[in-house]
Formats: sequence, C-alpha cells, structure tokens
Amino acid sequence: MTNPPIAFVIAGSEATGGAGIQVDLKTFQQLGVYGVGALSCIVSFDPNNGWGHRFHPVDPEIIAEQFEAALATHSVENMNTAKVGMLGTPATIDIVAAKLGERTWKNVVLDPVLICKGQEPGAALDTDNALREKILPLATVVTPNVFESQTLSGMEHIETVADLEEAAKRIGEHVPYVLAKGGVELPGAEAVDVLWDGHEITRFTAPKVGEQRVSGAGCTVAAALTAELAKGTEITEAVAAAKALVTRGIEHRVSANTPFDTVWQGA
Ligand code: PXL
Repeated sequence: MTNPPIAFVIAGSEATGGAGIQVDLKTFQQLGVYGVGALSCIVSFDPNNGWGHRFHPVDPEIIAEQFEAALATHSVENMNTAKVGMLGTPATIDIVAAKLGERTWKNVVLDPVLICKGQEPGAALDTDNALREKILPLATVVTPNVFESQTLSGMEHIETVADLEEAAKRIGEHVPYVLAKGGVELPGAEAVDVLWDGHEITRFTAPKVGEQRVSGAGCTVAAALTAELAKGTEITEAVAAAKALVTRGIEHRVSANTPFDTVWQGA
C-alpha cells in the first residue's frame, strides 16, 4: 500500500495542456503528490479565431457531484489541501464556496484567475466580485499576478516591486498569506515575486528567462505551492520550491502553435 500526500483541485480544463487542471495534475505528480480534481469549466481555444477563449461552465449540480465523490474518497486526515483555479461564473463560485466549506482544510491555495477573454465585461465584473466575497475568505494563500494584485488591492497602478509589496499587504487584510507575482511584468532583469505573511515581506528572485510570457506559469506556481503544502512543507520553503520548479519549467518550455510557449513541468 502507498500512502502519498494528496491534494484536491477545482479548476477548468484547458485542452491544449498549457493551463488549467492539466497543468495542476502534472505539477502535483512531478512533486510526488497524488492529484484529485473536479472540473469547474471547459475552455477550448479557437485556433481559427486568434486562439480566443470558448468558455463552457460546468453545471453547478455536476460540480457538487464531483465534490461529493472526491471528498467521500479521501478523509480529512489524508486530504486537507486544496487548490482553487479558474471558476468563471458567479453560479460556479456559489457552489464551490458551499462545497469547499463542507470540509476543514489546512491549506486552500487560491489562484485568482479574474478575467477570461471571451466573457462579457459585465459578467466578468460579477465574477470578480463573487470571487472576492465568497472564495477569498476561504483561502489561506492567494497567488495574484500583477493585474490581479491591482484589482484585488484596488491600487491604481503597480509598476515596481515596492508597489507589488504594497498590494500584497493590502490583499493580506483578507487572507493569511499573499504571494504576489511580478514575473516578467515588472521592469528589470529579475523576475520578482513577494510573499506577505501578515508580518513581513519575503522576496523571491530569479533571473528572467527572456521577456516573453509563457502560458501556464501562474497555474504551475500555484499548483507547486499546493503540492508542497500538501507534503507539509513550511510556506516560505514551499514558495521557494514552487519558484524553482516554474523557473526550470520555463527554461525548458514546450514550443506550441498557441500565441505563447508552455511550461514543462517535468523539467
Ligand atoms: O492561466 C489561467 C487559466 C486557468 N485555467 C484555465 C484557463 C486559463 C487561461 O486560459 O483556460 C482553464
């Protein structure tokens, strides 16, 4: 019998393999964690229309069924770490908040995927607000990129690492740990991410691997952090491990016909 660490993920399917639950489960496996997952939505890019997002929410009843199956299979003792990826609609957020609330989790890592291209701006605003009101309070760690940090903190602009740190502190009024990711978005030779733990900031830096964004980097970081927390790794060390994995994965990126190359989680 094997008794591996287990992590649960609720996220969307992104069929190209470059984002979503495909990335989460590959990352878990790479870090020796048994992945359990429920689908929140299906995103199928349209190669004949600039790779635009075609977005299909999963029926809330089917989301509830998946939670029922997953939570009945693995007890709280064996599965106390969850990752929340893209949810996509207010109705999805309602059911996910309700179902997540049925278990006491030690770690809930929220990747606050805010906008999905192809959604109406009005719908996206509803979704952003619902995520902030109903899912953020359940999170123990949130992993916003620059855009998401700006939206969640309400700051007018984030142009420097100091701005990013200020955003992390503001978001930290609502969640114990904030990992705000500068990535390639901020100027300079280093990709800087910052962790706010309610008391102090820790900076994580690595030389940028080119200036181009890579698809799946955000999903990979949040999934790697989730896997490390599921193994019992302490938060600062877990972030360092996640950063190391994504940096290696970007260095060994997989070329793709989509607008961005994608992370190789197996590097
Ligand atoms: O990278 C954000 C993301 C997360 N989850 C799904 C996605 C995307 C971006 O396309 O499709 C399912």
